[in-house]
Amino acid sequence: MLRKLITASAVIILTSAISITSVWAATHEVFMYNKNPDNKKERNVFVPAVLKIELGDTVKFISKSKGHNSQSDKKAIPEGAENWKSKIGKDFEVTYTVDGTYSYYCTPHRGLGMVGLILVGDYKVNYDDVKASKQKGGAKKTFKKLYEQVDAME
Ligand SMILES: [Cu+2]
Repeated sequence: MLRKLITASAVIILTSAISITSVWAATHEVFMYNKNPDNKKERNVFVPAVLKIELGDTVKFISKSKGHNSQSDKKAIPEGAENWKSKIGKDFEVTYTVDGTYSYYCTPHRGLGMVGLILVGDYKVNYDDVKASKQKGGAKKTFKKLYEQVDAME
């Protein structure tokens, strides 16, 4: 009887632990646009370009205009994290299971500055490395603004 009770409580504890995890994990949206609807002067953009999330959360990259995608910068993501590359014009989801700063870009518009940052959990573990990673042209320009935004946080 006692053993049965213990087993039953273990099952209850286990199931509630699983449901708590799924309640905690959130899904966020990043939109890919030809023109930022909030600022028409900004072309080829991720909105928001800086996104801070918790470990275990998911980001949905949503294609609002044709011709964009999301690709991680393999030189500027945390150690042990997986790279991603979505198909042009398609929505795509990434679940983040490693803390850190993730730099990414749109494959065809990197040079035009279509880049972004995902900050996961304790994102400072590699933030300085990502910040120091070499960027060119439009990407370099956008990242300068994005790092200012991040540095102004907290
Ligand atoms: Cu693009």
